[in-house]
Amino acid sequence: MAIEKTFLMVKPDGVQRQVVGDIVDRFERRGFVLKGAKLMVIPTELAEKHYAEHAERPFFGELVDFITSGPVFAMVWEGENVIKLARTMMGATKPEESNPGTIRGDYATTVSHNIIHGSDSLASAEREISLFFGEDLV
Ligand code: RTP
Ligand code: MG
Repeated sequence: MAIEKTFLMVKPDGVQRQVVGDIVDRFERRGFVLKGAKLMVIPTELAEKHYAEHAERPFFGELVDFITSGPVFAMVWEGENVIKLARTMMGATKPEESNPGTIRGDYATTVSHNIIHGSDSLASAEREISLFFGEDLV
């Protein structure tokens, strides 16, 4: 299994609830390596690019409004199989499907405010790292 990088982001609800430290701790304890991180408010244009795959969905406006509503904590993590393992650690998108012990299963009660984003494939990871941190970190 190759060493990969993934893009993870504590969403505005997670920053507001002060779970950034817990989330960083979970990935460090699992053995992954933090390669980049920044607290930032996402400009609307970047949010629309980041979530471009959902542009035609009815919740797109709400999604962009939410992700730009306050600071997020954007991160790049490295490790073996990190893209898939981070998604497992995050838990399912919908609160009724996210298991206790996962980040969403421990903190999230609504689908729209679900604490964390993670890249869902190698192509997404490369695209998202490049969007938020530039080509050098990909
Ligand atoms: P994310 O991209 O944020 O990591 O979440 P995900 O892969 O688990 O889920 P995705 O299908 O990519 O959806 C992106 C975000 O859109 C919101 N959503 N709202 N109202 C709805 O039915 C609905 N469905 C999805 C969620 O906040 C989801 O994280
Ligand atoms: Mg997604």
